This record gives sequence, C-alpha cells and structure tokens, in this order.
Amino acid sequence: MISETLQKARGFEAKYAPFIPNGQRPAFHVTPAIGWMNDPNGFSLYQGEYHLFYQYHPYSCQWGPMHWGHVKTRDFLRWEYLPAALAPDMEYDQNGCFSGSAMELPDGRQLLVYTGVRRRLSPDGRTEEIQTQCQAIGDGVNYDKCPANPMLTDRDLPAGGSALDFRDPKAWRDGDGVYRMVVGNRTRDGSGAVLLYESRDVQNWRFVTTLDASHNQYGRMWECPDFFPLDGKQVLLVSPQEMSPIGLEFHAGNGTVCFIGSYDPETRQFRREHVQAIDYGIDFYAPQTLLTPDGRRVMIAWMQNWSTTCAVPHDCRWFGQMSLPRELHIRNGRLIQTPVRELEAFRRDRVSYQNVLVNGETYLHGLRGRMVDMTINVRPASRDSYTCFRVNVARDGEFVTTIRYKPDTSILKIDRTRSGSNADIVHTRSFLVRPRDGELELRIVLDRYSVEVFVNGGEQAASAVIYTPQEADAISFDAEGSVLVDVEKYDIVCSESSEERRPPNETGHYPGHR
Ligand code: DQQ
Repeated sequence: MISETLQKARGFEAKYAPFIPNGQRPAFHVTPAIGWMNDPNGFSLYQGEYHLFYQYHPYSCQWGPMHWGHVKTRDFLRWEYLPAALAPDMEYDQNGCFSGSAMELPDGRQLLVYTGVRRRLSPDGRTEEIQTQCQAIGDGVNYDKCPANPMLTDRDLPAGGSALDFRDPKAWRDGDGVYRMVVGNRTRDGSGAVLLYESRDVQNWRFVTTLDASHNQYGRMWECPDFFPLDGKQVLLVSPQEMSPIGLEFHAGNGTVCFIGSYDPETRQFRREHVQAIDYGIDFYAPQTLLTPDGRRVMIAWMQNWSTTCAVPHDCRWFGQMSLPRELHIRNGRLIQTPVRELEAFRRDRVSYQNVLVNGETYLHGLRGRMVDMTINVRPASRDSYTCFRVNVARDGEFVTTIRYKPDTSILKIDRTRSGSNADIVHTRSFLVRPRDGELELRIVLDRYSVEVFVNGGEQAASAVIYTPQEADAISFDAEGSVLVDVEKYDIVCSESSEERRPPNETGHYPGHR
C-alpha cells in the first residue's frame, strides 16, 4: 500500500527533480533524485539488476525525516531513478526509516530490512529515539511494510544493549539456507558493538552473539556494519561515531574501520587480525557491500562527511553523493579497493605518456577534463631527486585540488582548500602510503564534483567532494626536484546515463557559482 506520506514524496520528486539540469550532477556517481541523501541502503542484486536505496529527504538539502530513495543499474555506472521506496508513515517508524539492507527472497520478492525510529520524551526532558528493526516486502518498486513490525525490539538485545542506539541491519542468506543479520548497537560502556542475529524464515530472528565491540577503542556508536567472507578471510566493516584520531590512520569524528580476521561459523567467533581505515580521504561513510553473480564483493559508500554537511552549495537542489562502487580484495592483510571493472567500458580517448621528466609546473597535451580515469606512475629521476610531487586537478586560474606526495615522509595529502568551497570546513587530509621501490601509482577518478584516489593498485583509497565550476578542467603536475612520470588518461563517457532523461540545459555550473 502506498501511504499518503510516500505518495507525497513520490509526487514531489516527480515534479521537481526534472528541474535539476544536466551537468549539475555527477555523470556516473549516484545523487539523490532531489534533496538530501546519506547512507547507501539495500545495495543488492534483485532479478538481475543491482538495486541501491539511500537515506533520503526529498524536501530540502538537509537531513530530515528519513525516507528511502531508490535507483537501479546493470553496470554500476548508469543509474535509473525509481520512485521513493519507503516513507516514515507508521507508528513504529514515524520519525524515520533509517538505514538497512535488501535481498531477493526465494519466492522472487524483494525484502527490505530497516531501522524504524520513534521519538519520545525521556523522564529528564530529553528527546530520545527508540530504534527497532523492521521489514518491508515488494516487487522492486512498491513495498508493503510487514504487519509483524517491528521484528526486533529492545527485547532482542543482549544485556546492557541500548534500545536508543540499535540500528542499520545488514541481512543476507547463507549457503546453509539460514538468514543472518548484523546490527549496530551501543553497549554498557557507551561504545559500539555488532550483534549477530539468525532466522530460518526471515520472520523470527534470534540474537546469537556479539561479533565484536569497540570497548571505546575505535569510537563510540558503531553504525552501518557489514560482515562477509573475502579471499579466505572474514571482513567486518563499521562506521564509528566520535572517533579519536590514531596517527594518520584514523581522523577525529565519524570514521570507517575495516577489521580483517577469521571467523568460525560453528562457534560464531570472529577474531580480528588487522585493523585499518577504509578510506583515507575527506568524504566517505557508511559503506555497504553486495556480491555480484560472478563472485565479486563490491562496496559503495556515502561520499560525504557528517561534519561538513553544513557546506551545502548555495541554491543546490541535491546534496550527497555515493562513491564509485569498488571491488574488494585482500592482499597482504590489507583491504584492496579498485573501481568496478565496468568503468573500463566507458573509457574513451586514451592519452598516454611515458618517462616524462617533471621538474617544475608541467601541462601535458590532452590532459584535462572533469570526467576522467587517469593513472599516474611517479618515480625519482635519480636517487633522492625530489622532495615533493603534486598532481593538480579541476584547475584554472582560480581553482585547484591537489594531491601531493612527499617521499621523505611517505605522506600523501589531498587538498581541496581552493576547490571553490567558501565554508570553513576540513579541506585537507594526509595519510601514509607505501611506495614500492620508490614508485608510487595513483589512479585518480574525477566525476564533476568529486575526486577519488586509489593508491598502488587500490592498497589505499581517498575520496573528496569538490564543488568546483566545470570550466576548471586543467590537470597539471609539478615537482620540487625531478621525477619521472608515466600517465594513462581516459575520459569517461556514460552516453546513456540517466541524466539524459533530464531536461537538457548544459550550464556546467553548480548552482550558486558565478
Ligand atoms: N544514518 C542513518 C542511521 C545511520 C546513520 C540515519 C549513519 O541509520 O546509523 O540517516 O550515517
């Protein structure tokens, strides 16, 4: 049944989303139909297509009562908008349909599992949220919330678990036919934990164990967990709130953490072996994964940072983007992330250079663009021949975003200070990289309003959103000292992208610029 609240959201997006002109969205990264978007939800395969839902407030570019927006794709690059899937229209989710997951049921229907939020006044006058896990079932477009909702409440928590921070169910079906689900929770010590539930019929769930917990080491509440086998190991992803910085690995605030370890399916014991940040850039949160039919584990995340959501460009009609979907692997105990291979089918106009000596500001013919997939190999021209190398993108006389590498410290820094933002927010992030025999490989993907950097074959990734006018499309290199550089650069052309279904008005400007 489509409630009045959902009908209103669908009517709003159908009426106003077409006013967002071509060129004012990324070409191949997901943005909301209109309004605000945060976490990816329900990233999953359904009847041969990849579906992605997202935390959605269509009515403004600020977070508000959470709906689920909906897109689908066959290739992870060209996305088709579908009508909003869920609205906060029941007693148990009246203050929001928070994050969750989706899967295809054996009978061909699509199951959505999400967190229902209901506010109440606490005895001491604070507003608090009761969070429960709920379900909706549908056909890929329309969904009915289950009469038995909520299916998990405070009664299903382990001792000391908080009913106020109990959210973001990620459910799947294992080879043994059992449905499993991880949910984020806050424990007695005030910090996060990941709870495991099981069900034989997707209706009756039972708490099994706490898979892992922060113990106040990696932030407070753990949001948006995901848990999956990968390359012979087991991976637990969490998005902690209120992290304290740890070296250059974890920054303060909302972060993303990947635990790589082993898992015993008999005892349901997960043992950590390695811990790392998932993305080392500025904008990345709440990642979620799916398994493709050819066995690839693909991750997508909200390419945004909660602390900088105040920096909404003037007059914008959408806010929030998803990262490029990334294929995951494990190599030498580290999570490897590379853009989905489907991207390669959209590469055009190869430009390639080998052994270019860079010892000052260098522009190379054919190197420009804002929808680009470019791989750069940097090495010293001779022993200790340089102290600093920079790649400048989205550049003109006024604007630039820089990726800077200093070999003496092995620090890579992404700097969008002069990318066109006029907000006093975090604009730089630095992290340690591991050059191989003095060589560093940087794959840089640009898509109008973002920069994603993949270091050394995906050993590290760093993402940042930029709101730079599209005319600023120069790419240049410079070095203090001298380096040798190989470059392979392609334009990305998504000719049948969903944006073509919007009214043509190629201004190339983000609203509010100039
Ligand atoms: N966003 C959702 C929550 C989740 C948080 C609410 C993470 O479900 O914990 O919009 O960004």
